[in-house]
Amino acid sequence: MSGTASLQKDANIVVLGTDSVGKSALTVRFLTRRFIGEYGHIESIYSHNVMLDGREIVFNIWDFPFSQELPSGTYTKDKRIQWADGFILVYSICDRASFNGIVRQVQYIKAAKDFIDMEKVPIVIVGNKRDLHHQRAVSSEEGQLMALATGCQFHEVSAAENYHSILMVFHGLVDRLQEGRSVTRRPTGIKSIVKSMSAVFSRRRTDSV
Ligand SMILES: Nc1nc2c(ncn2[C@@H]2O[C@H](COP(=O)(O)OP(=O)(O)O)[C@@H](O)[C@H]2O)c(=O)[nH]1
Ligand SMILES: [Mg+2]
Repeated sequence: MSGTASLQKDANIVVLGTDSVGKSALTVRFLTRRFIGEYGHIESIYSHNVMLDGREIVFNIWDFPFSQELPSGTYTKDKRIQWADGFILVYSICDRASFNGIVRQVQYIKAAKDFIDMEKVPIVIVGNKRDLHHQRAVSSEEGQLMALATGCQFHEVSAAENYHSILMVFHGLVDRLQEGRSVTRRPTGIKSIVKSMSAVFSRRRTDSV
């Protein structure tokens, strides 16, 4: 309504991508500025407050294992897609198959969210593991072209080596959300379902293979 509450914005962000591309590494780097190496396969929603241009943004970030991703044909009921304001689609520059999966994920999100006519969709495509250049299987140009063709933002990053590039991914997404005015203020938080960071560090693993 009015007052200080209007300065606080929630941005619900879902991180998608195939297995082992660095979704958790990227998320944890943003939250803690650290790279811890192994992350297990834990589905978590993290909440993280950031001051951006004098305004507080509450990032709610949903990181989940690939095994639970993209059930075919049910996207309108996919609660993660409906929950999200913005999307980070991660592939590894060393893994061609992970890159090939990105287009399908963009189409899936666009269809589920009615983003079809939007010029600038709130989706960031991220090529991770830039530090492993000797194993590169996808060129920067290919990533850039795909982002251009789909109306998404594009970044190449290394969650292992660099915090700043990861920060730019999240800031870039917030800019997009504000352009599209899709960042909405939510009266009730999601604190009840936010799991603590300790889940990551305790390396509790589920029974995924
Ligand atoms: N060299 C390198 N390894 C990375 C990078 N990001 C993640 N990894 C490693 O890749 C593996 C998978 O990362 P993880 O975040 O668990 O992937 P997820 O399955 O997509 O969540 C782990 O061994 C990470 O240490 C990166 O930028 N560079
Ligand atoms: Mg993970």
